[in-house]
Amino acid sequence: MADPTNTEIAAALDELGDLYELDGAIVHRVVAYRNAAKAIRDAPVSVSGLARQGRATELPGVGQTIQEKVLNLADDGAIPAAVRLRAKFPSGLIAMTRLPGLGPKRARKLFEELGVDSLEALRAAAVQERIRTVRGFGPKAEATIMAALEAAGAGAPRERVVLDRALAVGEALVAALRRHPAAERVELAGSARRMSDSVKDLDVIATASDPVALARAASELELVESAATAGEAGVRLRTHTGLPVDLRVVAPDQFGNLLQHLTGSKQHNMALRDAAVRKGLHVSEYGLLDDATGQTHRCATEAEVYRRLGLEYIEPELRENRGELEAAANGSLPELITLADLRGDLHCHTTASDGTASIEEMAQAARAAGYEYLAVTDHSASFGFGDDLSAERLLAHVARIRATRVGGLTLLAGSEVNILPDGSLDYDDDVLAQLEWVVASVHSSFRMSAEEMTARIVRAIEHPLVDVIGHLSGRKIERRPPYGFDADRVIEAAARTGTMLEINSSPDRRDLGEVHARAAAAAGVPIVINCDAHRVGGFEVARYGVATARRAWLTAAQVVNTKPWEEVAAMLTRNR
Ligand code: DGT
Ligand code: CA
Ligand code: CA
Ligand code: ZN
Repeated sequence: MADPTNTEIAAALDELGDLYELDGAIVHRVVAYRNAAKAIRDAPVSVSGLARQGRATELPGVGQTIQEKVLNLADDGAIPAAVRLRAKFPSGLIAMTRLPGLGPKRARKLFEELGVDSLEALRAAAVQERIRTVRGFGPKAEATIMAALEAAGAGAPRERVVLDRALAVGEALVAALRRHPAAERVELAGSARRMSDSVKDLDVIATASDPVALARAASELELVESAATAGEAGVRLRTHTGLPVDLRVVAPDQFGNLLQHLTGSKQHNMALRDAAVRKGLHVSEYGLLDDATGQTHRCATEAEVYRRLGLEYIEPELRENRGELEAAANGSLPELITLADLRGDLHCHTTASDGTASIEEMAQAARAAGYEYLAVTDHSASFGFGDDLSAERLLAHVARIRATRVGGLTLLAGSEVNILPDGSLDYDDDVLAQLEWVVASVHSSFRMSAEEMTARIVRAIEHPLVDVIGHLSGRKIERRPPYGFDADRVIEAAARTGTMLEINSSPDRRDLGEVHARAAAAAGVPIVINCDAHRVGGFEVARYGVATARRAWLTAAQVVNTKPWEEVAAMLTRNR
């Protein structure tokens, strides 16, 4: 029997966590299984293999007990505790616990009181209006369950992988292939090269002195869980994280054609093809066919593909058919911002709220990341983090920030204040006036009408001591949609008041998203790209914020923190 894959192990541990939860186990035991499942799902190498060497315990959240369960699964195909609990709880009950809004306690209650033991039985009970008869459930809960069943029944598509997780695998894979003696050029293509929010699969393109040898070597990399048969055209792989990879090997004189084709996007390629047809050219992954002569031009570089079509080179981040072809034809493509343009960061946390490092450690990390300034913006009082920053404590914290000196870095005393449901802030104005920088964000009460949410955010924007709105939409990529609000009205208010809008660089957020960021910048709203770092390593995510800015067509001039702090300070309403 083949060793279980990381995905299979993670699923088994998640199931065990669910079973323990149904069984009423203490919460930290349940959480421990879920954390271990997550670490195993993200592990780049085979966890079965690690467990056999006694090394699975090197993964975060995996101890001896879980390592033994991995070995049970590998050796016997099952975890004894799961077998025992499955006998107690029908398998349909686990599917019920995963239904949004239900959860284990309530699912178990429906099982015990109504005998409902599957999603089908649950639907029947809802239709027959029996759920509302159970204590703690009313007609409203019944309607919520019905809606959740409808949503689940829509055939939820396979989850896409957030870009940072995909690049962790993709960049390691590309680096490993480049080290192989048969490799010549190796590049990522597809949505990963375009730096999209999330990725369905990785597309990798190579040229090689021995294509079959390179494809075989790819199949045998430690990152790879399984592979199809390697051939001279490449190979299809599945990595241990479950992410599929298409490796295509191509002749050097067609590298540009294939890289262009497989970088996409599909919409960009279709529009490019239409534009080419009007010039009598036919674009494909194999070359440019000239209808008049019947000749196919092969292009070794992408720049040549675009040049032969009468276009400037188009950066991969712009290839979404959002006007880039017209701009490339008339020479008006923007000069996109780069990571090196950033001079400072204006949003980070320390141990005073939910960060893991001190003011000084964060300052040193920012300096090491090449920044000239850093705003320390711990969460405000109403967020309920460990050491609550009441106004008094905030001012003591400000004094500590001002007393901290790190050579070459200007530290700014700030706060990330909450925008309360009515749009007011949770510090008084006389406190806010003592800060140099204020980020205001929505962290609670997401469920209100779009009308109310818009009014809430606009009121914060209109506050003269709010310098920037943090992660405007509240989305979590692939996990939580944005709350409803009217982006046009928010952007209009920001433009009118000179309030800045943040692109939060956390790869799970990237919020403002590219569409809103582009609209905001076009309306004249100053954009700030912030890491929202909670630990010293947290400045590494700037590349994702910059990628979103590039996908939004932004130049360095449109991004505030490409300027020295003195120039930024002069822009603030509080200083005018
Ligand atoms: P995803 O969904 O994150 O994998 O996104 P992509 O863009 O990587 O999409 P994928 O992997 O399906 O295909 C890679 C590229 O191949 C895509 O960006 C453009 C090209 N391509 C795929 N299907 C088509 C098509 O039907 N027409 C054209 N013109 N190009 C296509
Ligand atoms: Ca892809
Ligand atoms: Ca693909
Ligand atoms: Zn924050």
